[in-house]
Amino acid sequence: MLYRLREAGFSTCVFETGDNVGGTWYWNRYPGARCDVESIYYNYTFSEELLKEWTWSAKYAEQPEILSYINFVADKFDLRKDIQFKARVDSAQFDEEGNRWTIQLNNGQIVSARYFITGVGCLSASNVPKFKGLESFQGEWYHTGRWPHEKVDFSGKRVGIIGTGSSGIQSIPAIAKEAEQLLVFQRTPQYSIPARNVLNDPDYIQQIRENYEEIKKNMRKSLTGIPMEPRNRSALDDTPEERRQLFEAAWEQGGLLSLSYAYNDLAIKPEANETVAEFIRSKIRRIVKNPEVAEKLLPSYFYGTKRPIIDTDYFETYNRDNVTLVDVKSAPIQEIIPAGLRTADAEYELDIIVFATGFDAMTGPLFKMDIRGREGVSLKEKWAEGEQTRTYLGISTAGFPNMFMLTGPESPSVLSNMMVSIEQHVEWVSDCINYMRDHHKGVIEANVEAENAWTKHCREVAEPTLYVKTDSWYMGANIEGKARGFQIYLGGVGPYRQICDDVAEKGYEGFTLQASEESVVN
Ligand code: NA7
Repeated sequence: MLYRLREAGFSTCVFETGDNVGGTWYWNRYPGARCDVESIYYNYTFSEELLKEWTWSAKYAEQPEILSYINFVADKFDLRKDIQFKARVDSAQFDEEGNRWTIQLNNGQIVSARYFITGVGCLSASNVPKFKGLESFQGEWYHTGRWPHEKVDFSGKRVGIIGTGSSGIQSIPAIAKEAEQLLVFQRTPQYSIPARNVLNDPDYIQQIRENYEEIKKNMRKSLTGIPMEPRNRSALDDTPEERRQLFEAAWEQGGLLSLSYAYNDLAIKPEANETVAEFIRSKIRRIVKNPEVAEKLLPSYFYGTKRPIIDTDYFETYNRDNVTLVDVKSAPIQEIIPAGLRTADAEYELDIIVFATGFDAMTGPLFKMDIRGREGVSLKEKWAEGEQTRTYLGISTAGFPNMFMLTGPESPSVLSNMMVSIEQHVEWVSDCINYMRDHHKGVIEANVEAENAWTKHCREVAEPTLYVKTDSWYMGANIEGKARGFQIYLGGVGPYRQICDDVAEKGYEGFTLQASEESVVN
């Protein structure tokens, strides 16, 4: 965003809480942290030079490599000179008289800006459940999404990890190799399939480079930002043996979408979903040697309705002597005690507790700032009125003029390859701001009718799917007291891009654009 706006001649400043670039990859430094989108697709595509100059070492890049990449990009385009680090935005208020945003930082600085753009991510507000007694714990504790920069030494320690989402499943095998004992406190068993990570072959990279234009086009028009489409066949049209063979091949191939895309109705029909769910359960039973442990690891929700997970040796880790699975569904964690934690039926001594307990997704990062639009109404107040967020295209919201959200709620972002979604929003928003300048407009605001229609459309697309039948962070269900509702556009990245482009082509249909006294706005 900074690069595009700077290139267009706008004076732009980025405020960043951390002391360096990287966002997700700056904060999530836990052992085993890795991206589950193939590195060749998890790329910026705005610069051909960049594509030529950077080579990913493996199919799935590890956190340190992705962080190096982001630093490389920041250096290459000299981005740091317009980024203020250790500068958190506390509040942003729209001033209706001057049509400007007043942005207040935690360091006391106050900034006035024509446009206010949030790039706070969807999964950046870490969630540490409010367990009684945490402050009394005498050991060390960490949240995976706020991992310290210094290496955490697990050797000789009894470590407890709470949570078995992507972060837990990535870190459990890595921590198990170091710790003396690892206790996994599992509330909901998860489906996970092998990543089958490999080093990238130089010939393969060369081939990708030569065909990148085509790959980029396919990424942009795909459903998820990954150039793959679901097989066009119902799981129920195949015989059990045909399905088994197909699932077996997908399991061997590994990766994020191989099983989800094996048939086109796995996310829609419960009976179709059960075929893949049962296939994964059969794998878990086969991998985990102790049948009682295997039984506890069997998931029962609809496959794919929580974020699909890929792993390296996750289920195999339960065959290690130093790993114990504790079911905290039947006996929930009641409190943290000085020596460890207590569940409803036992006490566990621990030296280190790792919270792999996820995030207050999507709205969490926005609500951490006190954002106020017209008449001083806060975003939190506005979205508390209905059952869920209300946006136009997931980019803007009525009553908050000249504010744009990159990868906001009701966009497809968090269910997609983030890089593709981020670039699409960045292109759309910068094109819009350029349009405003070229047409001597100073204020743009989503209309309530357009917003209501978009929110309704988002719900209508999600309603027939199985996603809405599972308690997940997609539904806001992981945070106590949070409004329940599916807050992501499920229509897919490609169709969504088309909708956004059509809106722009029609002179920003659904928005009201007003001339500004300052007609040339920088
Ligand atoms: P997730 O996917 O939200 O996983 C959080 C895990 O923590 C999940 O297993 C939760 O169980 C568990 N949890 C949360 N609160 C508790 C309490 N109070 N007691 C026990 N267990 C608890 O977060 P991740 O960081 O793994 O992944 C987030 C996304 O980052 C991921 O989807 C990728 O897109 C990247 P639950 O399932 O709620 O029963």
